[in-house]
Amino acid sequence: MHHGRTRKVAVALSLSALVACSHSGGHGAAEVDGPFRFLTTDNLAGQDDDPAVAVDANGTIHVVWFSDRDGTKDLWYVHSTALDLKSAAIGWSPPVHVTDLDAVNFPPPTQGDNYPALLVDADGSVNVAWHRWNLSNESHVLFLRCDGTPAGFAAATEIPVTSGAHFDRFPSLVRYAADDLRVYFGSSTRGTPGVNEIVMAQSSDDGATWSAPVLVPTLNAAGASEHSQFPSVARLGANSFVATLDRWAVGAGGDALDPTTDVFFGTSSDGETWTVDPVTNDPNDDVNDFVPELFFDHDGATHLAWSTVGMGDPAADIVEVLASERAQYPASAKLLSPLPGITDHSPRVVALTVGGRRVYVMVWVRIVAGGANQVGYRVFTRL
Ligand SMILES: [Ca+2]
Ligand SMILES: [Ca+2]
Ligand SMILES: [Ca+2]
Repeated sequence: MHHGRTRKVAVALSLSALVACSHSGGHGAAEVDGPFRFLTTDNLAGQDDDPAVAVDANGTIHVVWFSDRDGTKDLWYVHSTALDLKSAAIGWSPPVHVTDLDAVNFPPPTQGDNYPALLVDADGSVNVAWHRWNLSNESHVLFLRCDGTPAGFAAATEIPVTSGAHFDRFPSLVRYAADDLRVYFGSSTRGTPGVNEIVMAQSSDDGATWSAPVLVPTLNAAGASEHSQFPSVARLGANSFVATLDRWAVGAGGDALDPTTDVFFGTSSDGETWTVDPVTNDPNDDVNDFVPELFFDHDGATHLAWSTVGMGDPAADIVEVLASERAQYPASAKLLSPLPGITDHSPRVVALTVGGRRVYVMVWVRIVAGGANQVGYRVFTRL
């Protein structure tokens, strides 16, 4: 026993030394493979969920998410103050309210603010879009813009993007041009009633006013034969746009958690007309593929990340795949931070350079003891 254990340790050590040598890049620095760390620790028995992440021109990481830490589901904001590669730890600013609802009109856990999208402009302006579920069982998309300071958030005006008897959810915020800001989202009331379909609202005055939302037919399943939801859209250049979304069966009872969910990827040359193909396609259509998101590596290549029960853990792990290798999924997929028996979901990955090192930061949600969704992050150098 003792002998065997010693040999095992020796093999493990030499393997990790090999990994460190073969992938350390030109600077001789060790790979960073940091642990899961909580974004905040003052609501660990509550719900912190739906993180949105952006990196600004200075390399500062911005995070907006919802938390019920003060008794209602509000949006909160932090930004990074330091990133230490040795400990793979990030220092964060104190959390500040982005929104602050009252418990009478927005009783948790159903009513409240959800699923922020975050866009930081070149001048540092922070743009947030999200959806708010009210007591009339309507859900509306809202928008705000500020300078990212606590005083800026406190003074920011919440601008309705949608209103009325609608159920609009899961926005994605994209700047197409200086005078062209768009919000894509899914709605179950704007196309075929009861079917989630993707719509777009547009602002030509930097978010002050928004056009009436219109369906984006080429992002939706023909004939509303499936739900289409969780759109995420990015502009790569004047003639290059990418998108990801989730689809699931009409008539299924599970809403976005339905086991028929699958991830799709879309491309477009004008950001209006899309070509969409499936990334996941499990033969029995019973593998949850949940909340896909785009991210971009240091060379600008498009990747997809989402949560799946199809890679060995029925509690779900996060996978990522290069968009260009999506046809080879699942062979082309990699697991990010797998942990058997623990549910991880809603990954957001950003690529940044710290002290000359190319690093990734993934911010995501881990369901911890008691069923609490908690936002955490990890710093690493290899996908
Ligand atoms: Ca499916
Ligand atoms: Ca699936
Ligand atoms: Ca897991």
